Amino acid sequence: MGNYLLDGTAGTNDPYPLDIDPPIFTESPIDITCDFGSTGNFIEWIAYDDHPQTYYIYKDFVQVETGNWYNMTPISINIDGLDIGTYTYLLTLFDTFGNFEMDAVEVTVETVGVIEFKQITYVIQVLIGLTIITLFIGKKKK
Ligand SMILES: [Ca+2]
Repeated sequence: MGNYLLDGTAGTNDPYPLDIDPPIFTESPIDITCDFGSTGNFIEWIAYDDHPQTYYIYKDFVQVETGNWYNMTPISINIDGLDIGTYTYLLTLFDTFGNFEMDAVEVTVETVGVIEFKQITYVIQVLIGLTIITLFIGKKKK
């Protein structure tokens, strides 16, 4: 999709493009799962280009960070403090000639507390059920 944009800005307007190669990811993370409320979670990318320039990070298609990037220097974003759910982080890297590359990472935030809560709810339901049955049997015997 973006290639059409580049044809207009970098390809056709510049008769002698010096750099037509998009940035290359040397390290891109796999999808991440972290516990709700935990800290020290981040996504980190490392990339290379002959002419690195700007990066943009999007969280669910909303831009959350931008800046300059440099060869073999980690580009990272902290993902602490997210609510329980699934998020898509997208990094887009541009070189000075408008070539770009992107990488998406899915972040899932979950909590073990959900399972504990469900179990407690189940136990309470069973106890209520047993109480009702006991009362019912007790009434019938009278
Ligand atoms: Ca390049």
